[in-house]
Formats: sequence, C-alpha cells, structure tokens
Amino acid sequence: MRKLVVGNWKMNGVASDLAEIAAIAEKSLSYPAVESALCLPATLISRACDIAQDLPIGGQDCHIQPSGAHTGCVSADMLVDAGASLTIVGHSERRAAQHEQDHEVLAKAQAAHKAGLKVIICVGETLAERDAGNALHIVLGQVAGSLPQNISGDWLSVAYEPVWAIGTGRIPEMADVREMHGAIRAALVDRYGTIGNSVRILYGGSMNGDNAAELLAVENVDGGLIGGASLTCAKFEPILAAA
Ligand code: 3PY
Repeated sequence: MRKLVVGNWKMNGVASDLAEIAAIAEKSLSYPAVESALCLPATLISRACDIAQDLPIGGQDCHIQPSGAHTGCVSADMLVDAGASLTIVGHSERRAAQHEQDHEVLAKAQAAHKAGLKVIICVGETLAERDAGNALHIVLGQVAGSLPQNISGDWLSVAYEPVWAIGTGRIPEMADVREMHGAIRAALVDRYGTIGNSVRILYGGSMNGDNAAELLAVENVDGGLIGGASLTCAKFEPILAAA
C-alpha cells in the first residue's frame, strides 16, 4: 500500500504561513508514490484549500454533532464545508488536555466518516505506562475502544504515537515500533478480518527527515503523522522523500 504522510500543524499557522503551505503542496506533486496531506487549524482550512493543488487538507478534531449549541467547537460537516477531506481524532494532546475518552474518539470518528471525511484515529501510551510494562495493553485497549465496528482502509488510518515521543525528539527503539505496529495489525485482523490488513498504521512522535527512512522501513509502518517537521517545506520534504 502507498505510504501516507500527514502533517499535523497543531495550533500553529496564520495567514502569513499560507506561502509555506503552497510550497508543501507544490513539492508534494514531486512524490506521486506517496499520499500526503496537511491537517491544519480550522481557521486556515478554507484558504489553504484554495492554494493546495492536489494536497488534501484536513482538520485536527471534530465535534460528534453536526451543529448546535457547542460554543467554540467545529463539526465534521463544517470541516467538509471548509474544504477538508480528512481529520485527526483522539490525538493524545486532546485525550490529555480535553480528557477525551475512547468512546468519544469513536463517536468523533463515526461523525467524521458520516460527513465524508477520511479519519486518522490516534493511540499511544505515556512514559509511565511504558515503564510499567503496560504499553501494549494500553494501546490495544485504545484501539479496541476508539475504532468503530464498521471500518474500511479506504477511510480509516490508525496513528500510533507514543506520548513520550511527541515533541521531545525521542523515538522508540525500532524493535518496539515493530512490536507495537505488529500488535495493532494483529488486533485489526482479529477484529475485522482481511479489512484489518487494509488499514494504514502510521507512526507519529518526533518523526523527522533524519529518522523517517528507518521508521518507515519497519514492518506495518504504513506512513507517518508528523508534528514540528511538517511546519516547513524544507523539513517536510525529506520525509516525503524517505517514504
Ligand atoms: C508529533 O509528532 O509531534 C505529533 O504529535 C504528530 O501528531
């Protein structure tokens, strides 16, 4: 399957960054063997779509309702209306700061799919959970609790992002990445049969131009969810090249 490389801009990006988005969109055309996308703050999506050429633009979260009295929230339908074609749900920063639970992440994934978006569901363990030997148990629990009953690899990807690797410059040993991605794959196949083989499992957490080739070569690493290294074309391109 084609590798999927998605930038997560988090709470970064204003109008003056549109030129960088245009540069990334232009550069991504040089890597047709890689599927790429940028998940942006909701405020930038519409303007980014105007200049993104073939580069899909996405959101970073969505509400479970299509509309209503939810001050400050953005629905999946609103993301679609703005031009988005995908969204992230369940990022660890939201699971921690907004106390999002698996069942809410699942509902968001369903709402996003219903609205016509592709969806990336994030899972990952904290350092304390890894140090206690619970990483597999925690992550497989999140996979079981956050994924809807009816899925397909056409619209769903899972991103394994160890929380302690996000924004720290640290990445796991490749053997640990192989073990976790293999365990997620086995869980997907166990629950969904052959469909489980069509779901991409992305690695996220301090992936950059220096470590992307090694990470993307690991079995069952079907792409990356990229934080800081997706903010400029100069840093993002080497990851596209490695994929
Ligand atoms: C990171 O790599 O920092 C991420 O959290 C990507 O989502």
